[in-house]
Amino acid sequence: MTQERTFAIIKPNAFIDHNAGKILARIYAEGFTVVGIKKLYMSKVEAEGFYAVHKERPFFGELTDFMSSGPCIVMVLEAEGAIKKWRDLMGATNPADAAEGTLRRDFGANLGENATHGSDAPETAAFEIGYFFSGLELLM
Ligand code: FUP
Repeated sequence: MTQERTFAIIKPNAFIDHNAGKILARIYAEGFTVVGIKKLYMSKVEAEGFYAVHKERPFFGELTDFMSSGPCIVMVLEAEGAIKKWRDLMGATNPADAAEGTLRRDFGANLGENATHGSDAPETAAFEIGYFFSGLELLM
């Protein structure tokens, strides 16, 4: 398998609960390279653009309200098979269903406030990385 990049977010609930450091430590412990990282506070419009793929879903309003409710940390993570590797570390979308040892199990509050985000495919990773990072910010 070759090196791959994925896009990750430490969501507002995890940031506000002071869990960003613990999550970052788990990311390094799993062997990811952190290629890009920054804190930002998304506006409602920015959150709507990021989650545009979900705009017809009933939870779109709630999701974008939450994502614009506080600061978060956005990251580009690199590893072999990074997309699946990061989704495995996050665990199931709903923290109540997430396996022991996963980030959503440990730091998620509920289905909406589930602590972390990760791209689900190479195409979405490309869109999401480009949404928040310029090429210059990803020099290693
Ligand atoms: P995931 O890929 O695991 O982040 O999950 P989805 O793409 O299915 O959902 C995107 C986000 O919407 C999730 F992080 C949580 C949120 N969500 C809700 O708030 N309510 C729902 O019913 C489903 C998802």
